[in-house]
Amino acid sequence: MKPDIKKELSHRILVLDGAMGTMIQRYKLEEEDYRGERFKNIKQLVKGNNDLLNLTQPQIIREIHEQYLEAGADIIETNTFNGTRISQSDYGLEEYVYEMNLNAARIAREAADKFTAMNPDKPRFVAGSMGPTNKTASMSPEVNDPGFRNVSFDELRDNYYEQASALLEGGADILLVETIFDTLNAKAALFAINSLMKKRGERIPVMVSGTIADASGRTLSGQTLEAFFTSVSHIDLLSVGLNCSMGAEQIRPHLEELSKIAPFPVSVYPNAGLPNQFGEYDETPQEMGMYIRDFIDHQFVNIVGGCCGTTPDHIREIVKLAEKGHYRHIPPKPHLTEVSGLEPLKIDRQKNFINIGERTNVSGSRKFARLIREGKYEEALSVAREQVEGGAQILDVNLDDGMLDAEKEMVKFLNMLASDPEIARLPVMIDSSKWEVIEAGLKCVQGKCIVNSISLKNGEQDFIQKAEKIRDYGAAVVVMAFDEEGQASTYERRIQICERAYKILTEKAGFPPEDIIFDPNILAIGTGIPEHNNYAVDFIKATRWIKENLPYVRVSGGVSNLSFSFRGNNTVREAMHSVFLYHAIQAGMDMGIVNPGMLQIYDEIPKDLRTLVEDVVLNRRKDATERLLAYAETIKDSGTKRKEKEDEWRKQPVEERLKHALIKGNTEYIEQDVEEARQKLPRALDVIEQPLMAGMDTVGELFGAGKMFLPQVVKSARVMKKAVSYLLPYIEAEKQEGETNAGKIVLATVKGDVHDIGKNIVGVVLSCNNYEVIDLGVMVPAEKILETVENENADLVGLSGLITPSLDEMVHVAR
Ligand code: THG
Repeated sequence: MKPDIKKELSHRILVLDGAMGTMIQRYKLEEEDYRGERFKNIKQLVKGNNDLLNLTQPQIIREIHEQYLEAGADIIETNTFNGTRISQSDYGLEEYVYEMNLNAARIAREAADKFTAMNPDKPRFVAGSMGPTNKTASMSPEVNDPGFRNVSFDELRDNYYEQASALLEGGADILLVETIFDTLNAKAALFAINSLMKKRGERIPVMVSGTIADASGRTLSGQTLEAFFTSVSHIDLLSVGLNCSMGAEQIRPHLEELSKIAPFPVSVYPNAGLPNQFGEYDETPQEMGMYIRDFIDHQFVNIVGGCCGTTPDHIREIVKLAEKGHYRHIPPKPHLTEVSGLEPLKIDRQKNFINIGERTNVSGSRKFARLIREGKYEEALSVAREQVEGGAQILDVNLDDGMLDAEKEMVKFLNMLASDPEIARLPVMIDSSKWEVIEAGLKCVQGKCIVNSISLKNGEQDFIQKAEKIRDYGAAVVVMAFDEEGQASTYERRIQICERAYKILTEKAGFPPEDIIFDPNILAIGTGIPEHNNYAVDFIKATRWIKENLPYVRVSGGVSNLSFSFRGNNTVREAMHSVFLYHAIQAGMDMGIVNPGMLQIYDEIPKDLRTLVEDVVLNRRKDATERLLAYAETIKDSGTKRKEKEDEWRKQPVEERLKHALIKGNTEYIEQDVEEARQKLPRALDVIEQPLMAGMDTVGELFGAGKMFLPQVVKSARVMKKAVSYLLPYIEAEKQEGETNAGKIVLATVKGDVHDIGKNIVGVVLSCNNYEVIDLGVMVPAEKILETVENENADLVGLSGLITPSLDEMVHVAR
């Protein structure tokens, strides 16, 4: 019987072998050795093409494997890091790729079997190594053309499929997608492996190992570790981990983070330290062993080994540690909806309602449509940027238009989006009614996307097929409440369709419930047609039912649909959206497609308008629509009137104006108002401590009561920041000369968090009281904080943060 690696992993730490390259170097092979007899006469130089040695020097590869097995490695990696057509094209050896992989797997298989036979209690495994290739699917190699790519998802997928097939045919037990620097490449590999599993009718254990490129803690293509993990966790992985990078010491914080979140076994195989000036690695087995011991003692790992620069002696040392150490306990898979762009986004209504920007939609924005039609992609990108700045946390992208080649435009625009890190932070919602467009989009994005949408309108078969594909691409999905009979517009039909879709997805398509987002249809109300009057009420009721009866799913909707009949009257539309969201969120709505810059604050809607709108949304009186229409008439076409009303607040006292600006996130007059307040008050600091803080208190209260959304709070913070930085020079100048230094404080917003208003205020107040403040900014890792405290010999440390996990991070730093 074949030994079961999962079983082995359930009770001990497994050791992966060390570097192949380092060992090959020891043989000092020359061009003719690489060529061997068989490739004596080829044109290209092949020295350094290690994968070719599987064909020309198999005995050397076998010897290296045996040295690692002899040292005690449980898993050996095939010598196939560059075994793809893409990589071998550098040597013109594409046609030998299959054979290289096949041979490599056979060599490793024989070596492993030999050692298993010697000691069946310690079974040895072969992992087929699948490197990242030397091309990247998420970034443009051309500076002037950010939308350009020199490798496609399909090409990568086909390359990996060939490699994986050969590795399995040659006897690999495991496939190891490693040294991932671009998650889109890795997703193509996983897609290929998945197709291969389906074709072979078997499950193949898959290991995934990423690499952190620099001190930013991100992959080369810009994803944070958690975003990377989120993007590959759709596969039931044998393990997820990190390799290569800058040695064990530098990997530690990332490994710790990964081991906290991953519901899979965790692997790590670092380099033997950093390369010296000659590009050699000189961390000794004992030195490296110290770090590995620390990983094991903290139960961070299940699989451990070595990457560049490691040798059988390193592995021997690691084996000793692994035998004594305790393996990491694997946390259960949480049913949490999480998507990603360059950064992760948890969709958890307990924390926050999620705004999905609606404007990057050719049928939702005339401006965006025009820019795309005219091929002005850079400008079209600015529409996305405005959505982000306005507080969008996901971007809905829709290019469906009769006049456009939607598939081509989707690819182009998504590639453009990926080039702007401020925008690419966000996860993408790929919105199209054409399946080809959705699929083309899924092939462009390294993060975990949301597909918008599928439904039962073409029957179960089609629905299941699409759901399975979406799963293979690793995306979440919006399911519209449609079926063979059409759109659900009553409460009963809405819940009946959603329940049916839930059953099919979770029971027949193997779709994880947390990746299902139901959209129970937000339809236009206030249309004058009595049948429409209860649409919003029914949506809200259906939302409540779905959240109570369909475990782990999320609910979303296109909010601006609601007010279509009041087009042209943004005051009324905004009020309708706010009132609707106020009630829908209470019923459990998690997210919505909105124009984030245009969300009114519930409490700020004029009382009379709010009542009229509430009557319509909640269908409270027969004449509700007429009454709202009549009111709308009075403010219709009143661009000027509205402006007047908007400017009303300018007439209030300065304290009120500052408060208003903070709540509204309006920076237009902030400096002028702050200056006025400064002249009124004795000290510049008083402006912060009195009117500005009072304004922030109100923001806090509104936020706490669910009457402001986080993006609105973020806008408030920007206003606060601007006000504070205006005041800073004055505060500095008011400082008393010759006052003694009260102490030195290091301030930082902890890693994982970007909130810094509190910190900035504390910083200002302390520096006004003669403290020397060293402000490290936001997202600061524990290491950096400790290092600064030590180097600066600080007296105090102040940690800042807003979101819940920051507490844990603070505990971590404190510890
Ligand atoms: N559910 C899901 N997806 C959706 C919708 C939904 N996607 C599209 C749509 N509905 C949500 N998006 C929008 C985007 C814009 C508008 C409405 C819905 C909108 N636009 C202005 C208008 O038409 O008046 C255009 C203004 C302008 O051109 O500037 O209202 O329900 N899953």
